[in-house]
Amino acid sequence: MSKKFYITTPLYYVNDVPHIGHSYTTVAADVLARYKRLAGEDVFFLTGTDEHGQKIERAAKERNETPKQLADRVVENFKGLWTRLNISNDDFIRTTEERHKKAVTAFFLKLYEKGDIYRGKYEGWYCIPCETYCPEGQVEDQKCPSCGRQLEWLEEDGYFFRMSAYESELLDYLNKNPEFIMPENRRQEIINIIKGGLKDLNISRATFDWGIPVPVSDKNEIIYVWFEALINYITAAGYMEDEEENPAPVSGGHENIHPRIQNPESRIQNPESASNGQKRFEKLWPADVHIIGKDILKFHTIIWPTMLIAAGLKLPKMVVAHGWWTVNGKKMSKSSGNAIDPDDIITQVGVDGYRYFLLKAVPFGQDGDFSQEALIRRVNSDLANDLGNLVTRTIAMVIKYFDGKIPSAQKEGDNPLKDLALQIVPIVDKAMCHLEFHNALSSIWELIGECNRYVDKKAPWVLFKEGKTDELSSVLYNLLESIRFITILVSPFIPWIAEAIWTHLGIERPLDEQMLSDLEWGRLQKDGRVIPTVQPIYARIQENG
Ligand code: ME8
Repeated sequence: MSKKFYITTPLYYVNDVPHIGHSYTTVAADVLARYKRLAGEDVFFLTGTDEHGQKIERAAKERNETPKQLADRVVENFKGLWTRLNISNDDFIRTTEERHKKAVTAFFLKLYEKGDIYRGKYEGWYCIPCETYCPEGQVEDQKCPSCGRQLEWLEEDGYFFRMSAYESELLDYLNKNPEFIMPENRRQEIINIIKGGLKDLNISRATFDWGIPVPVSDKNEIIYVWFEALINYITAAGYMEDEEENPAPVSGGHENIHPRIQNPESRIQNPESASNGQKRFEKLWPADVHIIGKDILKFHTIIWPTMLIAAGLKLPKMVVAHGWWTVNGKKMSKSSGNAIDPDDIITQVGVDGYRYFLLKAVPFGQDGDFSQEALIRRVNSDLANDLGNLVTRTIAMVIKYFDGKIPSAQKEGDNPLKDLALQIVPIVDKAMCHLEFHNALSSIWELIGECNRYVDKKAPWVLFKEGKTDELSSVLYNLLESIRFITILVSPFIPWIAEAIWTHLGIERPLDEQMLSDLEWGRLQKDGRVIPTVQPIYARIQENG
């Protein structure tokens, strides 16, 4: 049985349409999900939307809609964008779905019955955009220490989660699992916060009603949106799923699942396991990685794990917090009108150009600045020049010198391309497992660069002129075989381009059936024929000015 790999993105709020930041997290998760499939793992990739809370309620009011109408409308923006961006999620969860309500209610009751949820009083400064109370010591001028916006003083009596009881267990987990929080500097930040002391958390709200009702209250109270939303990661994994219930998402998700990835054999949600949700949960949980932005790290590495410890459930294996995108050095926001619309970029540089840029431009974990010039420079140089030209000229030479027939490797001996190709496979693997996407890409581009230098050095046109057919045959074979390696390795990043290159290699077995184990030198189909390129692999983008 293959190893399972459960990967998640945050659930995005539906008060606003998706921008480059949301797409960054989702594309990164998609690339890792695709890579893990390539490695033969049984991947379950979850994304979705966070639809409750005061922020959503207010946004709906401003637009004269009900919160549900707003959610139903905006969720389509997210789903549509994920389809356009070729996101291969296996499930899409909305927190307004019945399956989630059921899991949240059961989770709440479990902690309540255990005595980990109790009734108490709380007052403090609350940030509505962040949906969180701010510790008084950190508040200056009634502004949120995290986002800088105006705070509101809230006084509530309500239900509290006994988070303080799990401080030492959480610290212990962090010490024993150094990879739980990545990158390392963020881990230290969290350790320091925990060491500073954890307070119990107010997890009910009474001043508005857009949320899941507190199951033990007769006062119209609802569950705090963060406490509720985090539970989605277990809802979707089958927590509280009945035997009779079909574990496939009841609503909302399936039409958004990428068809190319759906392999009924390998999907975790197969008909056999459908009869038993709990078994599915046991298989999927704990998550292997939650990919999030650095803004929500505390929720995922303090609140969420203490909730899980309290419920007697395992903790996620890894939480990776990436950095923050700004635009021309400025924070992106709707009010300043500088939020980058992913569709504008897709129109300009294509889906794969965009996916490539996001993961190549900035080391995952660090902040990055978006600039139009950098985007165009990057895709022109790496995709149009380096990769595109390599493929186009290699295919053209095979057609010209061998009438399109894939030549066989004639000469043994020094083979720098073979050496490098075999060398980068484990390097790329290590980088991918550590979510160092830019390093993985750099290694692949090292091979692309080496191939281009090899063409110049070997000058196949001279070999042809001099009648050195054996050597010419080997040179072109080495190039095609390297391109096969490159195509498989880049496929998680730029799936459409990889698909196009694969077609030109004339290999019968489709790209999406390839595995990392196919990366053995010499497996290029022997009797194949390359297919001529009629258009560039990646068309150069016009640079303005
Ligand atoms: O926080 N740069 O939802 P959200 C990089 N609903 N990433 C960015 C970004 C930027 N400028 N802006 C947003 C929530 N992101 C909660 C999550 S999870 C159970 C609940 C990405 O819509 C990044 O991943 O505010 C960040 O963590 C997430 O969007 C926040 O999305």
